[in-house]
Amino acid sequence: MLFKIGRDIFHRWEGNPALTLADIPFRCNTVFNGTPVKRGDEYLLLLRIEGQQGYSFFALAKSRDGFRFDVEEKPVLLPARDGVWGRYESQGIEDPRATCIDGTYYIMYTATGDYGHRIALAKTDDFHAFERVALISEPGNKDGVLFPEKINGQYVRLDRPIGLGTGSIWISYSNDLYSWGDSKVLISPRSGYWDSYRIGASAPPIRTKEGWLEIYHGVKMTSAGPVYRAGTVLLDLEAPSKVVARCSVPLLSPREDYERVGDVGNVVFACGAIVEPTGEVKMYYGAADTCVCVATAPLQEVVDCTLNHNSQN
Ligand code: BMA
Repeated sequence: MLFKIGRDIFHRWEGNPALTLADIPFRCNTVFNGTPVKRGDEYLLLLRIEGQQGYSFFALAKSRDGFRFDVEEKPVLLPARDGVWGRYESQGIEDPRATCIDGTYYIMYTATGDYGHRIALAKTDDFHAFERVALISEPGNKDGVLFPEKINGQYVRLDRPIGLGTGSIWISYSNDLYSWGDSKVLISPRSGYWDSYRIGASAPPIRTKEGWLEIYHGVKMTSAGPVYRAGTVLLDLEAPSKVVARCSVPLLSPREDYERVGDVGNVVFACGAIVEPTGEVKMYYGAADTCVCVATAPLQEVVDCTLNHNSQN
């Protein structure tokens, strides 16, 4: 018997993968983990490209419908090669996450260097000229995402200090985006679940009436290696260090060949989402560290699923 039930809450765009190596107008190794913004009628996707040298940098793609993108001729942000930033970006810049606050786009990304991974913050108005703001963590931290508004007068971010080796999602606060503190653990890997090995924030949080919706990635370790899936947690709107609900099941799991096979197989890894006026969420994710894909779901369905399958073990 053929079962037609959808296996995931998110529905893959039938044109996936949206971007592959064939769409990049210069030589490189892979394209993946892009972060989206919508400006008027235009969609921008800041892409992570891994060059043939082996390190990553960012390029820009544009679209009118959020699905079909054209990639610009030249990269828009390369790793710094001198000064303080050069020291900490010597192995590349990775996994950008864009958040718009008061008309300025802030990009949290991973600066990768000889000392490890640090969270870096840059800002831009046009996605061509970027100003590096600050390195905002010590090594051993990545997956930084900035909330899209101040909460009780403070900027808020999620991140993933690796701690004892597994890594939990933490929350921190700042008055000025430079100095961060009041850090608390938010959620940890759940033994026996799809996110039992490692977790990290994926998309900048989305405001809903039920709370801040965070799409995060969870990893299960298997005898064949890690499997990266996307899941959700809802955080209190006024006190985001309080978890309202954490979905027991993932909302997207690697199943298609382009998610199963690539430089790193069995990976779906979101770096952002757009909520349309219709209530549809478009989630942008890297698949198998080798291409960029889009999946959609009604926002309310994602929230309801998180509330109805709450398990905070
Ligand atoms: C994570 C990050 C991502 C990558 C994923 C799967 O740790 O490095 O950039 O997509 O692993 O390899």
